Amino acid sequence: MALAGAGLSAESGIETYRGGGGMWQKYRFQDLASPAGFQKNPQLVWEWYCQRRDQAAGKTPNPGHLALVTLEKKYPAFWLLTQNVDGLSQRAGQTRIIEFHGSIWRVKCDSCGFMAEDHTVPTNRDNQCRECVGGRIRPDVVWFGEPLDSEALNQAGQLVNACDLLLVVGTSAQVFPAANFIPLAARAGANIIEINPEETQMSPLATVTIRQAVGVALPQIIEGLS
Ligand code: BV8
Repeated sequence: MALAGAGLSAESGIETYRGGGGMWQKYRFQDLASPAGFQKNPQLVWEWYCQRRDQAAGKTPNPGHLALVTLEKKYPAFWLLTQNVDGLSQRAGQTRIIEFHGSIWRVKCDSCGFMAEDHTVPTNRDNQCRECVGGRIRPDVVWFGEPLDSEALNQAGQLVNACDLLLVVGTSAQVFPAANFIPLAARAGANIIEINPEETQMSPLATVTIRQAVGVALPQIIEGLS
């Protein structure tokens, strides 16, 4: 299995959240990626998500994404758990994938459950829901303070409990409950390989740490496989 974070998409040119000039350095995530932030200023939140769609739209999967797809094709038991909301793993061809935090390419109504794919980048979005009265259209992502999808969590828990190797690629492992799957895998007896140029709070749980970009390291590992 693999657990991926924003670092997997960094080599595609998509900003990470915490590293360098990452998104959270410029904005307080409480203001943008939270229900309170959307309640307070839906226009600002939509401007931010449209900026991210704009940034992500022209980007393509990198060798790190493609290497994870190769693993899925090579190993029938392989699954990818991703925290990413950019859709690049799916565009690379990943099918056995659990999206913990949703997708910036989907919208949903905050009242009636209406959901749709949406790749538009409107400047002044009218976020009134057309399917109900009073509902507002928001990005279909999991904001801070919102629960992750329980089925996704249960499925990920069953997979991790049975896995023998967890690749932890491109995540600062600071967001929960996603990061909890690393100690869970360790407790289940899995070997853990962390591929990240930087150390993280979960590095001590890794059997092997590879301080390299995942788009460089993972293709080399796969080349070496029989
Ligand atoms: C919830 C969607 C409860 C929005 C995001 C313990 C248990 C449960 C919850 C908590 C807990 N402790 C705290 C919490 C609350 C909170 C939380 O985790 N806070 C953190 C800040 C401490 N969690 C929540 O609120 C979650 N909800 O628990 O609800 C509940 C239950 C019932 C009822 C009601 C409520 C929801 C969390 C989801 C938040 N949404 N995204 C959006 O993106 O617009 S999180 C956001 O951070 C992204 O999804 C992102 O993926 C995620 C994690 O960041 P990373 O992916 O790791 O990215 P980062 O930039 O941090 O790191 C990049 C890494 O890559 C770096 O290490 C870098 O070195 C490395 N790198 C860079 N380049 C490369 C590379 N690696 C390899 N190769 C490279 N080339």
